[in-house]
Amino acid sequence: MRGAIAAALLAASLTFGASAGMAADLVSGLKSAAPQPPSADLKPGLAVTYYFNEFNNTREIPDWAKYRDGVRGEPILILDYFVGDGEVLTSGRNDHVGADIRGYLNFPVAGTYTIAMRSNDGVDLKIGGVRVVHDPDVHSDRFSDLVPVEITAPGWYPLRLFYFEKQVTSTVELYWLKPGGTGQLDFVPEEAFAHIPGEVPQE
Ligand SMILES: [Ca+2]
Repeated sequence: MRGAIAAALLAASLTFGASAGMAADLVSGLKSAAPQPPSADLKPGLAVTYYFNEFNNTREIPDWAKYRDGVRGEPILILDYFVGDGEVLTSGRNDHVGADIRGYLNFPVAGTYTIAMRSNDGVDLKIGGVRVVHDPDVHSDRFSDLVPVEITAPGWYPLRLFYFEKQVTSTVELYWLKPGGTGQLDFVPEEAFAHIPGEVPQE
């Protein structure tokens, strides 16, 4: 349901991005997980810890987490949440949710990927220790720039996403276009996400 709606809107949004010249500078220097996580330890999806508060910027989430315990949620299998005023991710809440999302993202081949997010409200995405998408404030649904990301070695990269929903509608989507790909970006698929239960999260 939510994926179908998002796909229907994606073409128009990406056309807007291209026409507005919103391609970002190349992002490089991402570090793969070292050592690579053992495949036997990996479970589907991204781990998530929720903080229930009225956030106005993603930077407030780690600050808040210094003083309050979060609530571990069910893993997030894919970032395709376009849910109107419904539940925010796997939090069980509709508003006033902050999420600290961690795990691994698998890049199957080396090369230059194009990565983009749509968010409502703020997002701050790091992959391999490098910030890729940063739209940290309260806002209605909007796409990020189309970000070219250089991957020099295939494999698992640590992913860390801070996200919050203040009120009313919420959206968090992650897209990519693989090296040599053409046309529309796709949702980063489920098989590209993993986490190790109970692992101390990496940046
Ligand atoms: Ca909102």
